[in-house]
Amino acid sequence: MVILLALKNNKTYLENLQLEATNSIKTISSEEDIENWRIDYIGRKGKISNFFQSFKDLKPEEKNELGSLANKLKNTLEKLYKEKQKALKDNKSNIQTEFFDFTLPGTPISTGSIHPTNQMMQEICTAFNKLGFNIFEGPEIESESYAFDKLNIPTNHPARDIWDTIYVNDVENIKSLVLRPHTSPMQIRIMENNEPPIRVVIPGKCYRYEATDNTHEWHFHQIEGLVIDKNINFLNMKATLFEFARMIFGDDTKARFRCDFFPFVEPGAEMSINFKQNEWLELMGAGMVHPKVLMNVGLDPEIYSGFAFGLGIERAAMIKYGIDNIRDFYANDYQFLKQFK
Ligand code: FA5
Repeated sequence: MVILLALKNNKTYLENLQLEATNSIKTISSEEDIENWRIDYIGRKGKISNFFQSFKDLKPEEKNELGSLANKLKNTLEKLYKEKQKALKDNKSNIQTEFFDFTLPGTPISTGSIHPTNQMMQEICTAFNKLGFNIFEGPEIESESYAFDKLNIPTNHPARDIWDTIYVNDVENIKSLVLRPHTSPMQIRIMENNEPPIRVVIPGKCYRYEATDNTHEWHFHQIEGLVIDKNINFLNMKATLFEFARMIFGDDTKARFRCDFFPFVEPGAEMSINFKQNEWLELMGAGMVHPKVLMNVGLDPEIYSGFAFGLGIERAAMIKYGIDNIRDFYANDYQFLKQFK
């Protein structure tokens, strides 16, 4: 009877121990506490070990029964311990990797930016604007008459070779339309529609049937410049263009003029800028407006004179930023373009 009672009490003790252990492990949130829990219940001197000690005087069958129950409980608690320990570890590593510092600045959102050609175009227009020039724009598809004839480049003139390039199908009886190879047709349009004094720049896109290389694209941008007034001379042109180069490329800029031929100017020149150590890059063609061109638009060359120039915008950017290859501008290479953000 005494022994039976002892057996029953021991079973109850084990049940209570299981309840207590499973409840207390739920509240544990630190590695230190789970270690204490382990020592307390399943450690070498823990409650389960003590329990084994306590029934050593019982009969063998009872010992077996209680031993097996106690072992089962020990296994259960060990499993609980391992699970909890792993959960605490995982949680800790999650917290470390997911830690978010709200005081850090946000990730910048990638936005588009103005293309380097357009940035250069705006900069050049602003410079000429400061020198007293107005800004105009004109058509990219031009008639042969404006692109060539009125600029003193008659049909069959050898000078057409470099510009007589990409023709567009005739539209509504307008014959011989061409994608303009230069912005010079706008000289004519401006002079036809405005009285001197004239001081304008005209930025825009140009197209040529061109074998591309490091300094030539088949489509590129120019800025045309035109000054018409009484008593305008070559020195005015040089002074204006030197001042422009200084404004865009800096005070130490070296610019040089050399003779060149364009049918719509007399005399004609090309202006190059010192690009790198001993290299020069041609930036523009320029010259005094040819008397025949003035007459073509009804201006008397005895009264009026003027100068004109046409500069390559990509070339200006190449000089300014030390870019070796004009094809970089239109290769859609983000690494290249993002430098101009
Ligand atoms: C002309 O186009 C003349 N209309 C310029 C001019 C205007 C002369 C007014 C006199 C008076 P040219 O073909 O040299 O000239 O081109 C002028 C500039 O445009 C060149 O100096 C260069 O900077 C740029 N350019 C010309 N062809 C290309 C090309 N294929 N790719 C990139 N830039 C070019």
